[in-house]
Amino acid sequence: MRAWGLSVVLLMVVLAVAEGRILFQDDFEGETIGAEPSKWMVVDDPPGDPPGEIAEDPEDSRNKVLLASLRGDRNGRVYVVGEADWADLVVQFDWYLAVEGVQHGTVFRYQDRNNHYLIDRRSPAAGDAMDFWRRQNGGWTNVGRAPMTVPPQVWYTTMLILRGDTFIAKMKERDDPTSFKELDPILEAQDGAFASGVLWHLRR
Ligand SMILES: [Ca+2]
Repeated sequence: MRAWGLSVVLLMVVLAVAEGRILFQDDFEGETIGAEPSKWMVVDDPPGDPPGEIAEDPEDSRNKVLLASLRGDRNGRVYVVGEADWADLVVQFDWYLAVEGVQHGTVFRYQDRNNHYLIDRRSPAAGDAMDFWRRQNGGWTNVGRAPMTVPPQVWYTTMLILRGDTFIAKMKERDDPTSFKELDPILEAQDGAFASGVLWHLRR
């Protein structure tokens, strides 16, 4: 077993809000362990940066997951899915923190490193919360925060509902059978800086 100081993504599904049509889906099962994810594009590739890779699920060796770049933070290699005109979406993904102290985030309406939105889970040392951020011209603005304790070594499922300038996050343990329709949002935010853009997962 490799050292898991990180978060991983098991499954991501993206739906267009207006039509309920699936735009993208990946469970990584068709991929090769150690390879980069074939359905994802690299939009930023700093020299010498290690790639992300397909890895075994730390809880189930029969399952494959995406392990982000070892520099999966904002200074590392950026894997994205989607198109520049992706705007109103429902994004659902499973994620897992192998150890305490790491953070996990999803970037949406990505323009470039210095212009995008980020929803992330902050470690206890960084506030033990879920945050919505706007990064614009290289500066950060917090546009929403909710306290949130996420023990490591548990699979979670997050749903993001992005509609116009309104962003909603719902979350539950992956194995909780409650439907998302029955769950109240854990975080809502409004911001109108970026109307569309691709999606990106990161951890650090
Ligand atoms: Ca999988």
